[in-house]
Amino acid sequence: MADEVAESRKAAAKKMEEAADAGEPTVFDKIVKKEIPSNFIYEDDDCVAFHDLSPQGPVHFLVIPKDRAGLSRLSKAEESHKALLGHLLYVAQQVAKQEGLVPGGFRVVINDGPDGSQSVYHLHIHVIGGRQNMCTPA
Ligand code: DGP
Repeated sequence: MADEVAESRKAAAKKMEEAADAGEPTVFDKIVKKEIPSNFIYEDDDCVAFHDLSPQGPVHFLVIPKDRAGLSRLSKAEESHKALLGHLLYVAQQVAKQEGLVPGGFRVVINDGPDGSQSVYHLHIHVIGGRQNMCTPA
């Protein structure tokens, strides 16, 4: 039974990944285009940040590229994505400061694929903070 559930989750994740890679809009594409409402706490030419719908801590926001550019998941990264990946990480810590998470600190998580519990196939960085000893990854 547990195996069947795991297999069906994997199959669903594979479908979502294939759809994203085929250019179908993800929920985050819709957020970027403002087709789904969300309050951006940061925006520049390449990325936006907004609070997670299911926060895993007092502060939990996501940093996502506006244009996925093939990055449905981190493990799809190529040489050409290096600058964007660096930029996203830089913005993550900038917004963490803006949200009052420094000097206390914060957790940065990127889920990759079904075994990494990824649910949205549009690369995103979770930034979680606001209390001590948060050991549960998103
Ligand atoms: P992951 O499991 O790493 O793929 O996390 C996806 C996260 O995206 C999850 O924590 C919930 C969040 N999320 C999904 N849909 C929405 C949405 O419509 N709005 C917001 N703000 N967050 C969302």
